[in-house]
Amino acid sequence: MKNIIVTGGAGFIGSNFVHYVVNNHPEVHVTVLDKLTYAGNKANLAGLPADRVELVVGDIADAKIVDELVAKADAVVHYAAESHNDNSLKDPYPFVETNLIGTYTLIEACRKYDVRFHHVSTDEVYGDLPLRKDLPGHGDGPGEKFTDKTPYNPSSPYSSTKAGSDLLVKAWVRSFGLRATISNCSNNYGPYQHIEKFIPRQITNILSGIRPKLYGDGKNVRDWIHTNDHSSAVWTILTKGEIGETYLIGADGEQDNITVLELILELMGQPKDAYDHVKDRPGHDLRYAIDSTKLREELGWKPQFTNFRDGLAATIQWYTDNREWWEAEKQAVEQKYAKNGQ
Ligand code: NAD
Ligand code: TDX
Repeated sequence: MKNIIVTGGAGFIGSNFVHYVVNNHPEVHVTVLDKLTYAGNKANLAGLPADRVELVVGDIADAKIVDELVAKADAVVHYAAESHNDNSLKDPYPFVETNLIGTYTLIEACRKYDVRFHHVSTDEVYGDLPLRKDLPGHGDGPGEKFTDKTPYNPSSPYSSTKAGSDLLVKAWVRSFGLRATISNCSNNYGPYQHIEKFIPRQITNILSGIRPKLYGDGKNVRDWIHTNDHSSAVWTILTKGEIGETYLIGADGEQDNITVLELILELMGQPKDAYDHVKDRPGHDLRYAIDSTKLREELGWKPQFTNFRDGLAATIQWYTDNREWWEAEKQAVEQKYAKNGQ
């Protein structure tokens, strides 16, 4: 595993993975293949050594560029995607193109050159779970979290294209012997996350003097994991995972949105109720929750950044210290949301 391609390596989770590899695996050279969409940012890779990390600006759906790069690689770790549910509800097309055609293009090249492929996916492919208060025993019984046996049931254009991309990978493993693994992770937080997403949107709202915006009643539950723990999990699966297997990645971090928002407000010295309720997301998934037993027991992975309060405080500090990273985009992002009543 000397030469790896990281697609989407200039985005939030991909760039955190590139930092993780550079810091922990000195023998590995990383080629980032990234189209630099609105969500990709060269600055996310600033300061990394040029002899360890190369950025190639290109589209994963461009078969020529993909072929040239994959021919020289030992593995592809595939993060590139259109990743925001709200955008997919406005304009699904780029999601079909990147998440489906892009993934298809990569696995065809990996098949041709027999290159190891790891597909980074989401827990959203499984749809949603009922809120815990609806369940007997408040979440202690079996079947109340997603496992790799949960049937696919995606809700949005985003999650349905991710589900489709997972199924392409599974079919390429079975029909063509592609050496691939899949991971489905829960909601990530940490540095370099685009300010369209929930946690950075609220932090940068407060830093800009704008009241935070909560969709609907805010009871929806997300299972938060620090992006560094996602990186170590992907590395573990890439190096120790069994070909053809799916591993769910999660750190037992369930929180409802109101609780997260109140914690952000508290950590930033604001009154607990200093936010607005805004229009709910159509088809808004109620609850995600991951059972990561397989990854922990079979591959020996465990998360390290499990104190959510400390992780959130560090993330707030990062956005506070790096205003130049997000400030120029803030107005346009908020205008887009405002047009939508959000
Ligand atoms: P992001 O939107 O921050 O970054 C996506 C990156 O992919 C950007 O750098 C963008 O420029 C690049 N990209 C988009 N289309 C491309 C194309 N056609 N060709 C090349 N590059 C392209 O996304 P993220 O939140 O970092 O998510 C990364 C991956 O992790 C995605 O596959 C997503 O489905 C998955 N995931 C995300 C979360 C989460 O909480 N954000 C959770 C689980 C899984
Ligand atoms: O302003 C907001 N107010 C709000 O209440 C925004 C942007 C979101 N929300 C809610 C919607 C969700 O319940 O917060 C929750 C989190 O929203 P997002 O950050 O948009 O994430 P989500 O839709 O849960 O999807 C994320 O996790 C799974 C990533 O964006 C996906 O790429 C990943 O697959």
